[in-house]
Amino acid sequence: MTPTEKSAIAEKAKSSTGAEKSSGASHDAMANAIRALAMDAVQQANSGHPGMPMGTADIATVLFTRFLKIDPRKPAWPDRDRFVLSAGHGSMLLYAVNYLLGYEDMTIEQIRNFRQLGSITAGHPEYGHAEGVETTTGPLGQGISTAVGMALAERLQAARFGKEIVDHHTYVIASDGDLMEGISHEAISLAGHLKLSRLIVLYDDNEITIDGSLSLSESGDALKRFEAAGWNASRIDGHNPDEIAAAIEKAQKSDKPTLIACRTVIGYGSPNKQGKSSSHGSPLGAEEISLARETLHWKAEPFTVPSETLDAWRIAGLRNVKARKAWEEKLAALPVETRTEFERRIAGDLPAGLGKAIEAFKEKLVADKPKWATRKSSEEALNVINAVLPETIGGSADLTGSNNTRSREQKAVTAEDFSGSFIHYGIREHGMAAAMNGMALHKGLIPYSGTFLVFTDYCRPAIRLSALMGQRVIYVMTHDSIGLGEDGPTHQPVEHLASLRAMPNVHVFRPADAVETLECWQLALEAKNTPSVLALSRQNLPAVRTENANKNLCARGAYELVPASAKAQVSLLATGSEVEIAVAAQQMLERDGIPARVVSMPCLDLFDRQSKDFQAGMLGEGTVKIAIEAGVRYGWDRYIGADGDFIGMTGFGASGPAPELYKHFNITPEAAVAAAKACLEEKA
Ligand SMILES: Cc1ncc(C[n+]2csc(CCOP(=O)(O)OP(=O)(O)O)c2C)c(N)n1
Repeated sequence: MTPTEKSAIAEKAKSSTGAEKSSGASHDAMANAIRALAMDAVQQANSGHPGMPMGTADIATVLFTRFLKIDPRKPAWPDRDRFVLSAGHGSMLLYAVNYLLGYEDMTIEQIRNFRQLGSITAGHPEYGHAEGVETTTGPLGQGISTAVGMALAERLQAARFGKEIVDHHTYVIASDGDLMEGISHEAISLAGHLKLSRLIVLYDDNEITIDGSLSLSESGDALKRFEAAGWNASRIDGHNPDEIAAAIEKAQKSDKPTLIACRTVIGYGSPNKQGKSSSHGSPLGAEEISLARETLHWKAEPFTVPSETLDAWRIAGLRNVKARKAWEEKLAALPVETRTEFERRIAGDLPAGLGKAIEAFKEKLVADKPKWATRKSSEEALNVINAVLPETIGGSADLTGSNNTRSREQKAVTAEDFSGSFIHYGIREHGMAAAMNGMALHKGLIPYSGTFLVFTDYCRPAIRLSALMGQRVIYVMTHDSIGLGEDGPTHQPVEHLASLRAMPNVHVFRPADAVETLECWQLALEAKNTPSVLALSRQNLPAVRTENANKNLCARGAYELVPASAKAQVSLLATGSEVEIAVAAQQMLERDGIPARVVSMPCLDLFDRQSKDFQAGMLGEGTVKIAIEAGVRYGWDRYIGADGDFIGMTGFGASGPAPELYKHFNITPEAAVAAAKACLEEKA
């Protein structure tokens, strides 16, 4: 599209205020209801973003009243279309629409209480607060990338249960900011590659960001970018309902994902602020709101929608009741096993056979005592888990052979065949993590995938959303320390365990051997509302769990692996690959007549949740505590106390063979013994 054509659309958009028909059940009246609620709620809260909902009201009206397959009275209907408001700052758009459609929880009181503590109308849409909010958005780029995971989940589920039961679209409204964020590149190229044709992105192409005109910071062509990634892309007038509807209809028939760039005017209807960044993120002001009311011919009082307009919306909200009931009948008509299996997976419950399979494998591991790297132990655990858990969807960001995330029977997912359960995400860690959020939110699947632990930094904003939303996403993060060796400090995590542990509602597991790895996998799968990070070694490790305890010893985060021969003077606290060092140090101390014990601490997050008594007893009251972990000390002092010490990293690693690095950085049994003796002396 030439600049002249572009500006013609913009001019048309500006001149056709659509205000003439602002009464009753016309499109304009219905769209203006969104605009008025957005203006009023932001004004009342004295904070928020009116420009985006006012600019996209026409798009949302067409989408929600004519296309979106949802039933507000059954918000969790599994075959509903998913809608993601990627531009989460425009949250009032979604709240207004959900009120107008008749979601029971979205009352006018909630709209009045926009952005207030305890209301479901949070500043940015938060998953789990209001019905019809499919994901938390606000960090730009996350929504569109999460939606890719939802669209992928739809294809995966359809391949498993058939299109009679799984047949829906994923719609997104995204803004300039969403498309500028780097993660969008990863997400759109993955969606294009997998030909996720049921993904339809409506781009709020208003050429305005906070700083002003988009041209201050962008000269690219979004349409060409999407086309190059294998999408359809077109530009329409985002204030023309016919053009919007025609574009969506076309997109629904496409065999590729679709971008519809909707040229809009931010703050549409506000005579002095429309088209300007001043309408983006602050209340319009009482005077401007009354001028906007005049421009839009909107006569109703604040927070009031004329009954004819509200009725038209409510009727639109009832559009899919029949379709939903028909779907329920189809589900009921399925063979009972298929139906209960579908329902089990949607509910996220684990099958009864899983526990038994894990127990049986644990017995074998205890007997065999394999000296595997924990990444290899994880692969072996997955061979057992995936055989009894058909809902797992594995993957790797191009490190399949290193992360060991592909189990024996797993077939790769392709654009032509979604029956597989392993995804080659490519080198797209951030997009991968967001897509996993989308799959978990969609329900029916348990996503897990791998990269190197050091690259959790590349996934971090999406991991944070997994945690905030309480989603069971499992991050298999291998090469978890200087133990990876020669690749050097760029690849050797040192601060990552501490920083991930600092994030609320994430379980960071660092198992020491094959048995612990299996137990940590079990805990990750059982944590329905918490994401997990499995930090796994590249290097081989000896078996430390050589007896079957007949219970999951990792479940409380820490357990005594080796007791002292007499009243312990020293407690050696260690995780993962350093448990081996702790065990060697314990033997040396005992030989020197110093009774010592080893506590393996595979999950500090779980340990912190235990009773004070359990924690104190486990850490060893009255003993000198020496913690050993090939990472930074940060976070360990709360266990070590005043008279203990830490053996670990104090800076970045180095390139070299792993055994030499451990010596070089003084992470050795000898160092632990020396530290313990020094502490004992000081204490005496
Ligand atoms: C990752 C991220 N960075 C920055 C922000 C802060 N922010 C909110 S909206 C926005 C950009 C606004 O421009 P656009 O996306 O075009 O939205 P519009 O102004 O059209 O509503 C920014 C920088 C954010 N929400 N997320």
